[in-house]
Amino acid sequence: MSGAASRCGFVALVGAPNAGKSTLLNRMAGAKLSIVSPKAQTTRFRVLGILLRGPAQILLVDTPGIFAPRRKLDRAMVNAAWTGSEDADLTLLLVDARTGLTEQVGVILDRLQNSGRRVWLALNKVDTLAREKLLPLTASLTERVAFEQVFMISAANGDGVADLLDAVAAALPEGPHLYPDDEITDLPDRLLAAEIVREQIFLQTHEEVPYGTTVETESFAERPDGSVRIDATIYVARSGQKAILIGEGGARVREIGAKARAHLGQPLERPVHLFLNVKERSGWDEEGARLRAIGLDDPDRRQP
Ligand SMILES: Nc1nc2c(ncn2[C@@H]2O[C@H](COP(=O)(O)OP(=O)(O)OP(=O)(O)O)[C@@H](O)[C@H]2O)c(=O)[nH]1
Ligand SMILES: [Mg+2]
Repeated sequence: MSGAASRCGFVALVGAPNAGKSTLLNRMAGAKLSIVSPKAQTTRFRVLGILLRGPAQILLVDTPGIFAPRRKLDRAMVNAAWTGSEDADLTLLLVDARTGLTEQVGVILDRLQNSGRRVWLALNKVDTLAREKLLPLTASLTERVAFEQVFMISAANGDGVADLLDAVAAALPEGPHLYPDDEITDLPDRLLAAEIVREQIFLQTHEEVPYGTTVETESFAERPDGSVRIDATIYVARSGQKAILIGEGGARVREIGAKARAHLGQPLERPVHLFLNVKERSGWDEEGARLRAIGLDDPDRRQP
């Protein structure tokens, strides 16, 4: 590494819900750190991915999608996204090329335009449409915000991602690495376990059920045989949602548990025993304690 200066910095991935931010984080990190689903508003808090590119340590921050929030949970999610951008050295705006410049994207552009921050644009999902459609879309976006750089990528198949990583690595400020080079995230295992369960809920249930649900790890116990026992509670906002989550004879929650357990073995690097308990707790999405349990700040309490 002679000659090349050490670099390090935070890069926030921001965008409307479903733009592909978490897919891109996982692709860039080469590991599944953040959950992904076809539904909007999957990510609820910031997830850090730590990666090395030559002499640069890139600290990638996946954020919740930015939308017009109503519930306290939603407001906390959107705050977390903007804070991620404000704290970053570089903001990478992801726009879904298929849906283009929607009203939601317009609101984000307005705020970025006045932010005075370094902003790059990545048009994502370019695998889904013809190249000639990308030019007018790019023009309509770049006329709203003075992006430093523009990329066309597919987070799903990796097209353009290596070039983007090289450009990011070269653009970060010079300085020492802030995290050990062998770490890939700061996500605690308990939170990872809850997220993998929530991912299955987003994949296996529909309409308001995934949005009415939160998951908390109650205990995470190493066993003498090298396995781990995880007990998690699924909170639902209404009794109807509880019935759907449990399913006939417990079939749905069993399937959620089975799939989540299968996905946890690899990241936790040991056999997992997973026990799920479904509880009704109306108003959990307005409760500061439930938000803090997943690492969100209460938007109604001023931060010191
Ligand atoms: N075809 C295609 N699909 C993609 C691409 N990137 C992401 N997706 C899909 O888009 C959907 C949303 O992806 P996510 O990564 O969860 O999107 P997100 O921006 O993190 O969404 P929120 O967390 O809800 O804000 C998933 O079904 C992904 O598989 C891409 O490059 N091409
Ligand atoms: Mg996401």
